Amino acid sequence: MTDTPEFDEETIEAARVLCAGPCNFVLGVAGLPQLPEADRPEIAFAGRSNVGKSSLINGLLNRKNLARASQEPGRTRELNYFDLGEGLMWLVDLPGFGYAKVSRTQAEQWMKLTRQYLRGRVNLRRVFLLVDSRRGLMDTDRDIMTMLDGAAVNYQIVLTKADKIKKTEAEATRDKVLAELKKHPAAHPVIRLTSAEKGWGLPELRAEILQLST
Ligand SMILES: Nc1nc2c(ncn2[C@@H]2O[C@H](COP(=O)(O)OP(=O)(O)O)[C@@H](O)[C@H]2O)c(=O)[nH]1
Ligand SMILES: [Mg+2]
Repeated sequence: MTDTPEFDEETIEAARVLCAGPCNFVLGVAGLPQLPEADRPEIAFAGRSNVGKSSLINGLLNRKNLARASQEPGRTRELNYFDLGEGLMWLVDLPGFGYAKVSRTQAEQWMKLTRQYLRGRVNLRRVFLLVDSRRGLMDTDRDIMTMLDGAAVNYQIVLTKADKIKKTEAEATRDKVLAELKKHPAAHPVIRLTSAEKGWGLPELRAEILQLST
């Protein structure tokens, strides 16, 4: 098992300040022509519906309701763009995938838009792929990972809701996923274990985001 690299206090503090500052919703993108200019670094958050994506984004940015913690998972079909640090970087909330109630046509449409976006977005520095720490990787996650490998887009697994299970169980999930990452060339080799509820792992994730902004 790899130990998670630590960040120095200055980086953690600078990242805290960045994420406590302005982060405004700019637009929802339903088709590629609407994408904003690729004039700054960009990071995106992806994950199955209900994985805790809205909660994590809100937690990272100390907001209550930036990314609506939707009562209807899978409803948002757009790429939601936020301006972090007033022009510093784009933060993108991708539509949740793998939602059972979504029709096949809708799911295919999501995959098409996402694939086109992921393949073509030159300023995209990293995709944070959120995975429930109780479940580990599911086949829909593996599909996205394979797509990201194919597009050579750097991605990092973030395990969510770690407070819902024992620490040893969460660590076991992390190690299992870590082993599987060896087959995925574009995967960042560090996995972050987080809880939006408890704030666990958020300072480090903010530090990763800060480092991706330069
Ligand atoms: N215990 C716990 N529950 C969480 C955490 N993150 C999200 N949840 C819950 O999981 C459900 C789905 O969260 P949400 O953020 O809306 O997921 P999304 O569909 O991926 O945006 C909600 O009931 C949240 O309250 C967490 O870190 N710990
Ligand atoms: Mg959501």
